[in-house]
Amino acid sequence: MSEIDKAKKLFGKWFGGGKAEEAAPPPPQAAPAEADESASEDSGDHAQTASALTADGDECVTPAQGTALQGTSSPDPAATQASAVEPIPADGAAPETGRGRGWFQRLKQGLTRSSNALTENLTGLLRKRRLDEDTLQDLEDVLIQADLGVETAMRITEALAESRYDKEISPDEVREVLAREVEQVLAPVARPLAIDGGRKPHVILVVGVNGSGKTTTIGKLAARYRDEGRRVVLGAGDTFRAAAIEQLKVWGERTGAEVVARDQGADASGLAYDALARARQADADVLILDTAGRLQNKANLMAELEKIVRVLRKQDETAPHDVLLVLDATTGQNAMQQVEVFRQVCGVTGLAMTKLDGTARGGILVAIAAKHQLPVHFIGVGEGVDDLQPFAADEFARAIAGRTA
Ligand SMILES: Nc1nc2c(ncn2[C@@H]2O[C@H](COP(=O)(O)OP(=O)(O)OP(=O)(O)O)[C@@H](O)[C@H]2O)c(=O)[nH]1
Ligand SMILES: [Mg+2]
Repeated sequence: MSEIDKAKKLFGKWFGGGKAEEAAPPPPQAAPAEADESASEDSGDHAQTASALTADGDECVTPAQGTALQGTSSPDPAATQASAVEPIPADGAAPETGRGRGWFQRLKQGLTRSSNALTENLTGLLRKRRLDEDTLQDLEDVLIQADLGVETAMRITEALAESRYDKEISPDEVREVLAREVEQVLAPVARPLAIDGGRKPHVILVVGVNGSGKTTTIGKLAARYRDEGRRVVLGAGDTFRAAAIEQLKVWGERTGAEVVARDQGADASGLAYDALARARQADADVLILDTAGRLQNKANLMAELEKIVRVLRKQDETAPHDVLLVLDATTGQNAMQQVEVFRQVCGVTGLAMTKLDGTARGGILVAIAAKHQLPVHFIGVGEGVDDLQPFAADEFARAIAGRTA
């Protein structure tokens, strides 16, 4: 059974909506001269960088990204594609993992490792101890180790010192204060990604390092917007790998979204231009543009993002309306640097954090929120289509603090 047939079988409810079966008209060919001129030059850059990434990208490469990078340089497109479409569960389990079991339970389960690490350390630390200076200092260290950031760690210990100084304190009481303070840090950034219905289309450019979960997030978003009754077009702007284009097409099939693609090696900004032209022509509500993963320390690839933005503005000077940076929670501290650089280069307007399941490093989102105050729109706690949800400060804070309610 082909991957697309498998997807059809498993995601039947998304098929038959009409749009998937409509023959997608070919995208307009008239890309701007600037975009076309650089096609060969740009694909050369990518090819060069792909080998450079494995050679010298170590400082930024997490285990998860490492897998993606291997895929990137794989000489066997079939093998790469197989891994790219792996998220389609063989046993059909994933669609039940989201709302079915209760989102909070899912989130809490996802963040168990973060909260367990904290709880164990807190329990060890607070056994029969009064809350004196030394204990507060140790507590602060535990919170910093949990990636919450110095600022938030201090905020929590100060709140504890105010109410409980020189008294015995239990891990439960610490967790309560932790949840409350973390919620206060996160509440201002928990903002939905609001689609402006007046724009036809509302353009979302999706960026991030290799393997952070961009394409999967795009697929999940397409399903979400489709369920809201919006017409969605996807742009396969990761023109570097054939498997990346195929991966987006599979999501297009699953969600009924039209996918605008060019051949592998084509200029990414030219593709972005085509996709916007097609989305306008189709009167689409939302255009979501995929991009190739790029490490934030590779200047030439970062410049390509600037160019995509420039080219989009030739048709709509207000585009892109959102630049969504997808962060992989397992990256830990490096995610902070990614926010800084992507923000400078392409004006990131909001964040999605994926892979909060099974990482002990979910605390980094709190540190990023405290430092950058960028909206956090979505979090992902699994590969299933329902595992991407709008970010809610109270739920996240309770989950990370290991609170049950
Ligand atoms: N566990 C888990 N896996 C995820 C999540 N989001 C994405 N993934 C997986 O992470 C892997 C990489 O996801 P992609 O969407 O291909 O990442 P990408 O950023 O598009 O990768 P490149 O295009 O190579 O840069 C895939 O196996 C996804 O299924 C998540 O929230 N949780
Ligand atoms: Mg991708």
